Amino acid sequence: MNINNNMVNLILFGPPGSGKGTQSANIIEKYGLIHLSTGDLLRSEIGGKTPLGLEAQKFMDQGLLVPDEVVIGMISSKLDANPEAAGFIFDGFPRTTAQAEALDKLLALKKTAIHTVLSLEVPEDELIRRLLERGLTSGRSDDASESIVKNRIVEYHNKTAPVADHYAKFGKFRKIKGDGTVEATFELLSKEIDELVS
Ligand code: B4P
Repeated sequence: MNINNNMVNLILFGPPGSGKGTQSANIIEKYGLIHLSTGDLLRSEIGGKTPLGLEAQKFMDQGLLVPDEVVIGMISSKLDANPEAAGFIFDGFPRTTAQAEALDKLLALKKTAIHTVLSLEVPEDELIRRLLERGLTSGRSDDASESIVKNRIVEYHNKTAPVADHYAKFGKFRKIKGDGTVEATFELLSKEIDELVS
């Protein structure tokens, strides 16, 4: 892969339950990118009962986004910790326009940039079905009830959806049909990534 100063940086975008985490696992295996999931990083801080985790939990339990400065700080440290990366797949980040602007600046300092945003498009009733189904076994407080899941979707529409415009104005935004099987969605994503890196 040879884009942007030898790095390829992708954002996997989409509403809660659209399959960002699921597909990231497939993408890192096939393309060797470093996976940066703010959801996973926050859950690890919560598991370790760190001050950051305890602060984040108050928001996540209600289906709200964690404050920008908390997640931007986490991502900044992870970028610094991986100076030799071939590229990154950002999963669940950025989720606000302020986070997108901060990410652009952090990458510019490393003389690179976001190449493309791949957006998983899934109807709302399917998102709710998937998250409530995961909630039956995941133990995740943010999947625990329909009202919390719906809060997350409202947060997405209010705060995260505008991130699409931030990247679309630079021609970096691609929609991918995400309501098929995991395998069918991965095939569509792979086709898109193969075209980007060829
Ligand atoms: P995340 O951990 O990012 O996760 P997510 O939005 O719940 O889900 P994702 O889209 O990754 O779906 P998944 O593959 O797991 O966020 C959790 C919370 O952390 C946020 O609500 C927020 O509070 C906080 N947070 C994280 N990042 C933040 C940020 N940058 N700023 C502020 N706050 C932040 O799939 C969901 C389910 O669907 C799984 O059970 C999966 O098996 C199933 N599934 C996936 N693909 C499927 C398919 N094709 N068909 C059927 N089922 C499928």
